[in-house]
Amino acid sequence: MTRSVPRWRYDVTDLVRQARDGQARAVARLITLVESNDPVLPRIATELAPHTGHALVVGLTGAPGVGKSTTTSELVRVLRERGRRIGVLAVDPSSPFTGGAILGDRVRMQEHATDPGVYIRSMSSRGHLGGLAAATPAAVRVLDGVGCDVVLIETVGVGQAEVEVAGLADTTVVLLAPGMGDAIQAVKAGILEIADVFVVNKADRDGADATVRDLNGMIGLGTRAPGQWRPPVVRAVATSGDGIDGLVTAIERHHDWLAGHGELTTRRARRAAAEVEAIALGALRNRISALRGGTRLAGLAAEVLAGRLDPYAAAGRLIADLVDLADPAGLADPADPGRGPVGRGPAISG
Ligand SMILES: Nc1nc2c(ncn2[C@@H]2O[C@H](COP(=O)(O)OP(=O)(O)O)[C@@H](O)[C@H]2O)c(=O)[nH]1
Ligand SMILES: [Mg+2]
Repeated sequence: MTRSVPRWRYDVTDLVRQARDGQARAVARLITLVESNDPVLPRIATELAPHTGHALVVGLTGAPGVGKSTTTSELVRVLRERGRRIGVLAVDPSSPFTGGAILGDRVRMQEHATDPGVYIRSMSSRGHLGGLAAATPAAVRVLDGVGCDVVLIETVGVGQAEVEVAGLADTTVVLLAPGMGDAIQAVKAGILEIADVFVVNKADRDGADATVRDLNGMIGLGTRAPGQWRPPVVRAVATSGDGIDGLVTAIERHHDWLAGHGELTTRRARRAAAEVEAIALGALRNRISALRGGTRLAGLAAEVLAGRLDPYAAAGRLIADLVDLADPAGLADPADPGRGPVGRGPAISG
């Protein structure tokens, strides 16, 4: 199969340069391409690769209404005052929605909308190859690669998916508020394990002291080897900005600790592994669906149903079909068919 060099091959180079030059529209376009799982993604990733690894990635998670968006917006303000370029991603693992739905209605976020040093995006995972597990790191990669110093990821909703997304960050900030989703609930949700920094937000409300106390008690119960990081508890009133400087300090301390203990590399390697795995699994799933014009899986299922094949044997045949293909993962660079991005030899045609 021969293909002419697609026009986007040039366009992507241009787009990445514009984005790196700080053109917000080019950054937005790149993230849109990530969201829509565009076929040019591998090329974008190739172009960005030499420029990545600089950004500090901070995940913010917590129950709806706890103040994540308000806190994120205040973090942006403080970090902008320090001259940093910031990327913000609001991610919803559960419900598909169109861009802008989460942050667009946040008046406080809007005040950053015209600042050329801030990129703000809502993201859904709908239709993305590999789901959110691939889409989020890919978007982080874009923001990192175009020159953001800090990338803030706000995850929406409560559940395993958001815990996972937050866990992709260098530093995970877990927000709680008095009177809602107290410390005990956080433990139940498995959130205590992923938190590097706790924020007790809405400290202007009754019960903040009790929440801080409970939380510190809970943190103290955890077994921790000497020299291990102990998550600090920061009190904040995000609506007034109180405590946000302290939160920035806590995040910076955690970053220093990570870097000083080799943990930054460990976490980033884990993130990269999760990203690669998600891309590979997504690609495999797509190829399985596409086998024999989309009929292979249904055909095998019919065989299983009729008792002519057991599911293991059927799965074996699917895998055998896949490895027969020239490019099982479907990731080879279409502009350069001889060189798959995974560095295999020339593709076998047939
Ligand atoms: N009293 C008080 N309200 C707050 C505080 N932080 C946020 N809020 C309010 O809580 C509501 C939810 O905040 P939001 O940032 O959207 O929460 P999210 O769902 O976690 O992103 C909004 O009405 C905020 O104005 C705070 O520190 N104190
Ligand atoms: Mg929010």
